[in-house]
Amino acid sequence: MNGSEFRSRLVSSVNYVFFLCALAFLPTSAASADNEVAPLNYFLHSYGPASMPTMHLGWVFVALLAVIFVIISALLVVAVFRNPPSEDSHQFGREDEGMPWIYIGTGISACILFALAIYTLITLNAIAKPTHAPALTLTVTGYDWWWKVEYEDDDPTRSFVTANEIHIPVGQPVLVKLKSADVIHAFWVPMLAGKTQMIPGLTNQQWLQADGEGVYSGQCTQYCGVQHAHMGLEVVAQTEDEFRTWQDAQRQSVVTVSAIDVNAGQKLFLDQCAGCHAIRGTEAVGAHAPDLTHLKSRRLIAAGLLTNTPEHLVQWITHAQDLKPGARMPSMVLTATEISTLSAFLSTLN
Ligand code: HEC
Ligand SMILES: [Cu+2]
Repeated sequence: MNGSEFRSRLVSSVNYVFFLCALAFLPTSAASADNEVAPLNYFLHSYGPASMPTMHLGWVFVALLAVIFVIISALLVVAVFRNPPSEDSHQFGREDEGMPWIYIGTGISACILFALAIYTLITLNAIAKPTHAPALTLTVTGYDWWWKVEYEDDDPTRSFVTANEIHIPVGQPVLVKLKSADVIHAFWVPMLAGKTQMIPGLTNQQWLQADGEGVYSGQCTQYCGVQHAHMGLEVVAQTEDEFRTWQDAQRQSVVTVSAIDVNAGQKLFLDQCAGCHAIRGTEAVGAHAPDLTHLKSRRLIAAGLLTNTPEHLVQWITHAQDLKPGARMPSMVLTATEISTLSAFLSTLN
């Protein structure tokens, strides 16, 4: 092998290894980010029996495929540097010469793929059903671009509706029925469970369970229009007591506070917002926007876009189309007095 030939072989094998390393490390560098920075990080963290088996499956896949990658790369580099048996490098050996290697390679690959398929089926079976009957059933309906969350109860007066924030008791399996009001969405809270599609006219279901208290981010994972990226949700896992307290508070209708500005704000709400939004205990029964009965109890507004502060509420109400262009809520044109009375009213929605 002369010098220039050696160099060109070296360059081609180094290029190959670089290229594959880049492919291999792209996803891992994102996955190693901090939990807070990468809230959907499901490759390193899992907090319940509906997601743990799939995370382990992912680890086994990556480990095995990394080993295969290293072996294949080494073989390739050896092949590039091996001198061809014939002096004329353009003349190949007899056609059937390498056949045993092809049989061996195909045989090994088939065995590995078969084993992975079996392991995948075992994993699917492990997450198919919770170990005991779900303690709680709720229905989540996807809308462009937010989530309606209904807590059912045999006694309909104890059922209630909220939006974008799901509370569950820790350590208990929860059954989630999934629907869509418009296009296909998909419900995904990666640290707790896999993805399930929400298809108009169908009710799918999945279960999830959080084994630790905390807030778990979720995201729509089926492209559903311009604001798909801003269709987030949160699952808040609480102790049984905290969960019951939250649930009892959510069941309450609003109690109208008698104060001049609050009453003016409520009147304005009924005039301008009630066509879309509902507030239990008032005449506002709009069904195509988030229920605002306990708006203040939520951590975030507009499906994860903003934190729920009085300033953000005003910004959202007056500039919804700048903050979330295309959202199904217009930017409302309000005077300063209207904004202050409306804010006074909204601040009573505990
Ligand atoms: C044409 C229907 C419509 C009208 C009118 C409307 N909204 Fe909305 N509103 C929506 C929709 C749809 C969303 C969800 C937007 C999203 O997140 O994509 C929303 C979201 C909100 C949110 C955030 C709720 C949450 O939990 O994320 C608040 C607060 C809100 N609207 C307040 C108001 C107020 C106050 C008015 C009246 C001044 C009003 N809206 C008028 C449709 C409407
Ligand atoms: Cu979507």
